[in-house]
Amino acid sequence: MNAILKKKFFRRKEQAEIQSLNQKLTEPAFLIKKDWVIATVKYKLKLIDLNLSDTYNRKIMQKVEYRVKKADSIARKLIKKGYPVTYENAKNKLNDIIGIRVVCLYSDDVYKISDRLKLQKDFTLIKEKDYIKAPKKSGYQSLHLILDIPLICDQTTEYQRVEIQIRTVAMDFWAGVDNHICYKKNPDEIKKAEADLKNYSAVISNMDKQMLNLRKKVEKM
Ligand code: 0O2
Repeated sequence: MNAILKKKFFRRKEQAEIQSLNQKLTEPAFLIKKDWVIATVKYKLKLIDLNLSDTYNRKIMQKVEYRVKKADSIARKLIKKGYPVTYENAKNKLNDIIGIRVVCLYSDDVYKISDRLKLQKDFTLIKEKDYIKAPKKSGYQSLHLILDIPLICDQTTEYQRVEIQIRTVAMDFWAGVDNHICYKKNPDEIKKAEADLKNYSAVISNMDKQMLNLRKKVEKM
């Protein structure tokens, strides 16, 4: 979103709150925790990928990426949920200030990765959202795990929440196009595209099933 649109969306008071939120997100105290948590999850995913790829004799994770939610996006989400725009609310009310995405080829791999993440003794599972078994109204498909990751220093343990989205390449393709065309856009302007995208979500889901069946057939040969 460009600066002019941001000004239109947010009132003056909210713009000041976003600035102070942004300051918090760029302070060393947050940056160190963010780097720590992302590194911890990334190394854990690397190990899981190594084990799974070894077991199934093919590369399981195709892509791992992360993002830290920007201050204006945090503010927008807090306002939508009815909370004042503060760093404390961002920390306590939102699950996805830090988001990690894992992309794989086949839909059964999504659950293999998720099962392994849920096994980790040091990660606490807060919530699981299976938008593959029950896609969102938009057609969005993905498996989300909300986890608390420990940061241990001296005698204290602090926890940082992360959202891990696990999905197939096809689901990722759909979500990317949806992000570009529909998600968070004015509903009146994108009605037709929304309906088309919802249909394509079913196409993607069907394609995922066919690819999985094909892989299983080849594995039996
Ligand atoms: P962005 O751009 O990733 O920052 P909760 O408090 O957990 O119940 P939340 O976080 O709204 O509420 O839950 P939800 O609906 O599971 O959404 C979490 C994230 O999933 C979103 O974060 C998106 O990344 C993704 N997502 C959910 N629905 C859609 C969709 O219809 N299309 C696309 N493309 N992505 C979706 P953000 O913060 O909304 O967005």
